[in-house]
Amino acid sequence: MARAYIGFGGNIGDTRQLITDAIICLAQRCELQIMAKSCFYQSAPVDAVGGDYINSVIEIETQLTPYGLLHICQAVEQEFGRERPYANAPRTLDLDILSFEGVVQSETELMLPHPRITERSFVLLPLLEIAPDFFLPNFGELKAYLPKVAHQRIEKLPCRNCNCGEKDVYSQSAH
Ligand code: PH2
Ligand code: MG
Ligand code: MG
Repeated sequence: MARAYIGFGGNIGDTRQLITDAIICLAQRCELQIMAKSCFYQSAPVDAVGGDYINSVIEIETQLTPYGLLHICQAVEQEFGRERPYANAPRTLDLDILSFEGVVQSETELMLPHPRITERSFVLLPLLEIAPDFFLPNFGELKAYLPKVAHQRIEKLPCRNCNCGEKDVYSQSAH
């Protein structure tokens, strides 16, 4: 079994619902098991145009090869109406394999680990939420890169599945 991490992002339509539905689609495939899902994060586009993005990351275990997983991710993107008019265009849904076990490869169709993980708060924050001690081959501890992306605007959205909104509820009831 290989452990892999997949990043989701989008900025057209009801992205939270689209990501949730895409995760359900993946969960129905017998070739992989979903082990963890981060909260949703809203962030300004990085090197891209359009409205704010919603991002999330999941951890999976799979017997697929990296390319087998890539083809499933691409099929899900298609199913959710992904169009590619130009590089980094606004999109309904983007699925990126962030890392696949210890695999390091620089093939154009699939670079592993994803080459821009350490430069993007919308990947670092959700990934570190579910894998706080994540260690990237050739880069080291992922959390060490947080200060470098501190200028990128990002907000963790409260959700019902964890206690991340609990503080707000408490402070409201205290008044
Ligand atoms: N994805 C990109 C480019 N820029 N910015 C944010 N905030 N979130 C994304 O998912 C994103 C991006 C290319 O895939
Ligand atoms: Mg992407
Ligand atoms: Mg992509």
